[in-house]
Amino acid sequence: MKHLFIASSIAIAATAWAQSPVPSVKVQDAWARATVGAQSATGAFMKLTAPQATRLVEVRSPAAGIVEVHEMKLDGDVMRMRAVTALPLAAGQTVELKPGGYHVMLMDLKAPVKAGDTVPLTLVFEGADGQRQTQDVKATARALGGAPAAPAGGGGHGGGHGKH
Ligand SMILES: [Cu+2]
Repeated sequence: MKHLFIASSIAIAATAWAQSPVPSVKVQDAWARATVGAQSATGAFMKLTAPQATRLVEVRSPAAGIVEVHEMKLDGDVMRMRAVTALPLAAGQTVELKPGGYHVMLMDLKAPVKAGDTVPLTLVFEGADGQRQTQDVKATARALGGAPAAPAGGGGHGGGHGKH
């Protein structure tokens, strides 16, 4: 038992040491949608380009009680969104999180998000080797002047949890 414990300590130390040279994911145009009225949820969007294959496995934010990565998918003729456990990023390919597609869902917001506000996000990536890397991003809130919160066709973005 004793030597097992020692072996695992060494493995942890080696993992921490190997983490530093991993190049970080490029994050561009990070923004969040300003909330309207009593909305307690909103979306954050950005472009991600990974130098080597990785996966976005978690997003954290002090601005929201619950943060999930969502995807929008056509289910019959209704757009629905659902949480994904991981968003794969292929090496060198830019993946755009945007309204109507993948997005970071911020729920249970601590305060309304006003245009111009900065929403801090921490992105957690997991490489093919299982190593995790975090990256801090500041999303700037933008008002989408009068644009409907849900896409045409009903159900939509609000359908998932009804407070979008
Ligand atoms: Cu969503």
